[in-house]
Amino acid sequence: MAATLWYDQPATSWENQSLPIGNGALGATVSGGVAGERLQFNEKTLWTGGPGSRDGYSSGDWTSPRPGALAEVQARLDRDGRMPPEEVARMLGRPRIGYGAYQTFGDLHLDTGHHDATGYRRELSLGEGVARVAYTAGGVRHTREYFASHPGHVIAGRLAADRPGGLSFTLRHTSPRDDQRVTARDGRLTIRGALADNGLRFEAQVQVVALGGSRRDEGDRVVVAGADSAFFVLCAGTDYAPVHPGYRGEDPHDRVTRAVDAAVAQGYEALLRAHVADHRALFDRVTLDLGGGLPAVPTDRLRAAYTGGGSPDDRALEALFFAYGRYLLIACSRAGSLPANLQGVWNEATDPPWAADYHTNINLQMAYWPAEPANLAETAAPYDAYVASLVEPGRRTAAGMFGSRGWVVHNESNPYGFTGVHDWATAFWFPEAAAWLTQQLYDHYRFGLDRDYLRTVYPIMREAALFWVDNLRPDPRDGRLVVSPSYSPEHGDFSAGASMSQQIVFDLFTNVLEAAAALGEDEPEVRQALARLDPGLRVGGWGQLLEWKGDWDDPDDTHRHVSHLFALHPGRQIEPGSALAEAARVSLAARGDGGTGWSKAWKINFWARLRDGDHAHRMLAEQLRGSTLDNLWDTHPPFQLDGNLGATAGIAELLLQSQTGVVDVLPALPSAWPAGSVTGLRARGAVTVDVTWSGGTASEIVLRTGSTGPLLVRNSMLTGPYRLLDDAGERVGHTRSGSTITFAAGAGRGYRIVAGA
Ligand code: FUC
Repeated sequence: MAATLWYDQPATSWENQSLPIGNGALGATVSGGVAGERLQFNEKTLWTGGPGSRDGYSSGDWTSPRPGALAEVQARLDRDGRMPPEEVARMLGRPRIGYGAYQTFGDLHLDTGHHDATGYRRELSLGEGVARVAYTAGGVRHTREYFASHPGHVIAGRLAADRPGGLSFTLRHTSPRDDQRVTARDGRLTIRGALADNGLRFEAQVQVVALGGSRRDEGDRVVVAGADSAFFVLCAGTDYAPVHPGYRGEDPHDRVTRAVDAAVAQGYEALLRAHVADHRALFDRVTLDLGGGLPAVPTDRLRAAYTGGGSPDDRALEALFFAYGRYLLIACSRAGSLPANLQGVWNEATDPPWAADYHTNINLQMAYWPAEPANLAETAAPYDAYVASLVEPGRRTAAGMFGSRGWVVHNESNPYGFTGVHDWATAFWFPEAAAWLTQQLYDHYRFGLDRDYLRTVYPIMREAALFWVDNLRPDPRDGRLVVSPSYSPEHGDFSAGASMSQQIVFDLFTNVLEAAAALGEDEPEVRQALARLDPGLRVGGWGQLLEWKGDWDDPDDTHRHVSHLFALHPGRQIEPGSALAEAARVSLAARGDGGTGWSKAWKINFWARLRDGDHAHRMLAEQLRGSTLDNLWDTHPPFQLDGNLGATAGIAELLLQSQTGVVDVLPALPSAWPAGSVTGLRARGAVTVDVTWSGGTASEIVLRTGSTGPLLVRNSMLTGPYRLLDDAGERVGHTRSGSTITFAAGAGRGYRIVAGA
């Protein structure tokens, strides 16, 4: 199935319909207008706020000491059990100042003046990472294509007409901000300025190369007339640097000039070839076939007709949605820039929702859930670098607010090391975020088993743990160590020992101790604290998993956050099939199938971990029906990329899980997917897995193993006749217990399990 999104109309809404391309640092959205193209573009570091912001900036830290403030909240919680968030925010919060917001770089317009187009098509080829527009106007077939090259550091586009001399257009730039100068010289548009708020310098250059016809500069525009075809390359940058405390580096001019010059010298065809090869090296690692070929229906209509009932068209859309999630992660997260923000890299505004920032009470973490299972580990490099960059400012916050060791970050952050707080009562206090962020660093190790990597991230994990060693308090109720104050994200009162807080600290301590063991080290302080830690897992009066340590859960509460199921996913504290898993199921069922985009995506993952593929599939259907736009972007609403990426991870969880150390194949296959195949999924333990199934059971499992040692594989096919063969087709000795087999795998080897004697 060629994974392509396509439409028979230009986009009229940026949010609903534009098609995104990106190379991590740069992003653009294609509208495909006939009278003119609007190519809105972004550079990920173009942010207001931070040092130099006209309002002042203190990373969210308290600007003067508040001796006893934290102790007072803790004493009140010890005494009264709970406190309204507004009161805590008054005591511990501070106004948000100089936080900033992610900025659009503006729009490139390619004005053609065409009208009355026929045979219109706008598409995004996920396999190539190329967007295309084609139509006939005035008897001429016009075609355009666009891509964002990671190796080339540019966005490139080509326009052509099928009649010699048939191409004419004007290139110009517009911006919603008035902080720049646009000049044209020798076919090169230069957009240069500095953000009024913080003085951040920015520059973009666009070089136009015309084949045939003429090209001339006209003020702040480049005009091409009577050409056979033309191409352009665009690069943009800022003088941002991810270095605390100044966050400024080199002026972008030289870097941008070099990238544009090099791309032009390379030529369009070579640039495109190098891009497609680079993109395919990531994208082609995984294929998913659910037995539905994409019908000849535009993607917006395919989505509108989607019912979730398991028809071939529905399955085709589901497979496309999965492929798109992988595409989006590749496009918005490559080494060398900031991680994916709430909108990936795509933002048309100067005041995007939630500043298009890095929310760390679910959203940033969710964006990276698919990186490992969907075989795109490299895309997490910006996440890793970002987390590492929070350690230094986070240490200051830990020392200043808590008087403790370690580092901390709260509910959300920006590119300027915002590790403190603001005062939005229901979403400001979340020092557990640092611990949660490190979970994915350790998981990267569990997937790839790269000890050199573990050595580099271990100090980050360890310092996050030391923060909690210093900050846990004995609970007067039972003497166990608890987080206080503690707040289940965006929900309920403050208390001590809310389940999510405890589960996150449990996860962190467990990971740190495992990592220490893998590196031949020991952390007695962490071990001792873990032994006394309240694990945050209790069953309440109606059989639910408690959200707080007191039994305050309301069975009619359908809040979108289901934070107390962290232990189920992304944690690994709740064993599938256990009594606690059953309690988690009761809680999740009570919360219902509603929620916003990312919330539905999380529920796919939860139900997958509960081994209920059908309920997970129902959540996927809810998401596609109610929280997905025409361009298949997730909508919270508004547009947020987390839902796309969380759902992509969720689909992978349906097909393969490995959090318990067993390679669990098809652990939660929905009955709507009776037959299909997937290749290239990753399991922890450096294993790559291909599966073909029919009738709900695997018929063939192919494993490629990256390390030597015992390998456990589970699938229901293993309870019937099967053969386990090595690369040479020889049978491999193994043991079996129920539906799980164990054998000695070798690094760099391949194994096949086939159904039948
Ligand atoms: C979390 C969510 C909100 C929103 C915001 C960006 O705080 O609870 O719903 O997604 O992130």
